[in-house]
Amino acid sequence: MKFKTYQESDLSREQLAMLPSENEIDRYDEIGWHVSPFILPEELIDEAVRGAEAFYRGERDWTLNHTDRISNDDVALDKRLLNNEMTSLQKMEVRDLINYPTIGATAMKLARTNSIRMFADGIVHKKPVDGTTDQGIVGWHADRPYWPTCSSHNMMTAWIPLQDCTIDMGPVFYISGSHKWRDDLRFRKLFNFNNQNLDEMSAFLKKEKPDYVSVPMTLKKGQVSFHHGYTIHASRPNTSSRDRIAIGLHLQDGANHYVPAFHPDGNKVEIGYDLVCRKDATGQPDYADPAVFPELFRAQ
Ligand SMILES: O=C(O)CCC(=O)C(=O)O
Repeated sequence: MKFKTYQESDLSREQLAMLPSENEIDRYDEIGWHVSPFILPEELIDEAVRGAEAFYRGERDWTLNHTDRISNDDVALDKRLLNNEMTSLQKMEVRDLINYPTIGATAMKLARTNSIRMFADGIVHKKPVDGTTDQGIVGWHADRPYWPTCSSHNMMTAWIPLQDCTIDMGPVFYISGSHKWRDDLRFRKLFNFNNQNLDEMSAFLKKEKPDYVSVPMTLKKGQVSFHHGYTIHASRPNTSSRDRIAIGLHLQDGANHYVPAFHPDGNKVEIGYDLVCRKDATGQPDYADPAVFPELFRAQ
């Protein structure tokens, strides 16, 4: 499977005009998230939906050499929330969407770096629920705490809805400025995808940060939101009548590399991606392995 590394010379004038301005980058630094204009073509998104559907049917264009610790929910179990990771390394149509140059270009500008590599992706598929169940909640969490083996504190995620995402579809919502709380131990419990008691967490936040603001990403198809690796976010169930599919594309800045990390019991942390990628000369996971962590965009 081949990804292409793009540069600014590959973008049209219209695409260049859609990249974040200096003011918008400053704002991203301040609030920890950014919403793009319409940077993705509709047909490419529709193809990715077809690719996701084929993936759920079990079709693969390529297979992973390891699947341990890579989330791969089974559609047959009729869960209301599916999370399937590293799909762009397995399905061509998902790869094509993720590899679209305006995504990498926007991320590179926001991170103020000269190279953006993929780190991982996950398709989060929320089936409709009737509103009386908690099924379909993505609990409060930040992404970067899941990757203690990364050296960078400048990673980010592009959240790419594959249809318009109205408020009743359970869009992701961000707590503005929460990426600056990473050293504050009070907020450590907000770093958990499976922490589904959103109301309890909202009450906790109201007490600790009475002025906190959470903003839903009610995006139109073709828009993408970008959030900092420490921005706390969550999403509610999809109570509409349509499926809600979104791809979370995790991105690493050029400087990121593997660092050993340890569990409290002294055992080494090994995240799923460590098993999929090649090892470097010292035997450590290589976070620049082009087959697993392709460079999506680089400065001229
Ligand atoms: O799609 C969602 O609701 C959650 C996505 C998410 O947690 C992420 O992209 O980091």
